[in-house]
Amino acid sequence: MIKPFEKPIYVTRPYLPPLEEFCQGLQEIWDNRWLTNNGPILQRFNQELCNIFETDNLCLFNNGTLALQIALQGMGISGEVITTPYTFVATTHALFWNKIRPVFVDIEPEYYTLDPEKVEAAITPWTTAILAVHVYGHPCKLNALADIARRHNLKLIYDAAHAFGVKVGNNSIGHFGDLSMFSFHSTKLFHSIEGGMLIFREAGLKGVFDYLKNFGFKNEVEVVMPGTNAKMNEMQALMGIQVLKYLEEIMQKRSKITDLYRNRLREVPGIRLVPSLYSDIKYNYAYMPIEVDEQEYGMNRDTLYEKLKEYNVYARRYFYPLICDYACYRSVSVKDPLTVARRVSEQILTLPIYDGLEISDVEIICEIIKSLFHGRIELPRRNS
Ligand code: T4K
Repeated sequence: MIKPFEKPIYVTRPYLPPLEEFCQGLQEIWDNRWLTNNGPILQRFNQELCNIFETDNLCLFNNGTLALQIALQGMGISGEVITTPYTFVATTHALFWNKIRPVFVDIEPEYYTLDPEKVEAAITPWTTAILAVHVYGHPCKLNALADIARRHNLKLIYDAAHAFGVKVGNNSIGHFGDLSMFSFHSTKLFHSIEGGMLIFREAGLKGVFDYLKNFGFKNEVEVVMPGTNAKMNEMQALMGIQVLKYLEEIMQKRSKITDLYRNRLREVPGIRLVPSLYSDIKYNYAYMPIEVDEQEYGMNRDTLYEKLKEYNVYARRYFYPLICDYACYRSVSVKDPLTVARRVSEQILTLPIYDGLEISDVEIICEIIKSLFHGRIELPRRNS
């Protein structure tokens, strides 16, 4: 009988750099006595990211949600925006805070990103933009969306919260569309405790975003727009700089975990894995989603989710419910039946994946999932 894990296995854990390295960085902050408002460490972090992404059209924020809100406001997006209901709620909140009406359309069944055909069918005279999400770090249908945006003169905005480190050919995923937002939240494979970043095509937006994140101040006596406070601070920037050094290592470890899950779960009837990504995509292994088919597996997703908890494994149902089913968005009329999004949202389970998750633990999680197939094993009793 498989025993429950002694300590909880969460869906993710933040990567932490060696403590001595972080303490050295803290010493610098103490010496500078500069904590926020465009401090020297923030500027260094900003420059490192500009070098990596080979652009100056980049702006840092205290979190991804405010970054996206500011992006929409700074770009003057209004009216209706076509978007996905299969995402974290912040994607839609950013529209709502800008008084923009979300138009939810369906996703495609392989990688769960916006279905371009559905996008095109939903365009009205009020549509101003498409807000697509590289969900789990899977690139959207980039060419098809770009083509639709160009033909209909729409802005193309990507919520790339999950996609730091993803490349398509030699290009970072941040270079597609008019703008991309990345989240540096602690639960992301790359993080700065909390944080967000915008990368954008139009150089003129940089000044606007800089104003909007700092109360609209141009100088000590001039406020040129009603901005907010969305500045990244020195502690966040320090964490970002230090985690960045380990990014490749982190992705390699996650890649091994992903391979193991895929190898072990491939044969389990009723467990669907995402198809391998196209060979020109460098993936970041941000999430480990599986779909659970109740008929074939003999247990539905929610039961598996609960059973895993009995083993001290805390998988998550990212993304359930759909955004349009949350109480605060139920009044938004949805014309698309969202057939795929509804099915996926009912069947999806994201399994634990993080740097520091032992390979032997992944093997046990797979064993548990295999054994639960059609109730093949006796369930464990938790030590009280
Ligand atoms: N767009 C998309 C597509 C997003 O996914 C997100 C955020 C955003 C926009 C907004 O970006 P930010 O404003 O957040 O930068 C988490 C994150 O809070 C959220 O950032 C993320 N998406 C979302 C997918 O996941 P929760 O409510 O599920 O997090 P929580 O606190 O339950 O953490 C999950 C697990 O991680 C815990 O069970 C344990 C572990 N954990 C968590 C934290 C914070 C740790 O071990 N240590 C920690 O410090 O939302």
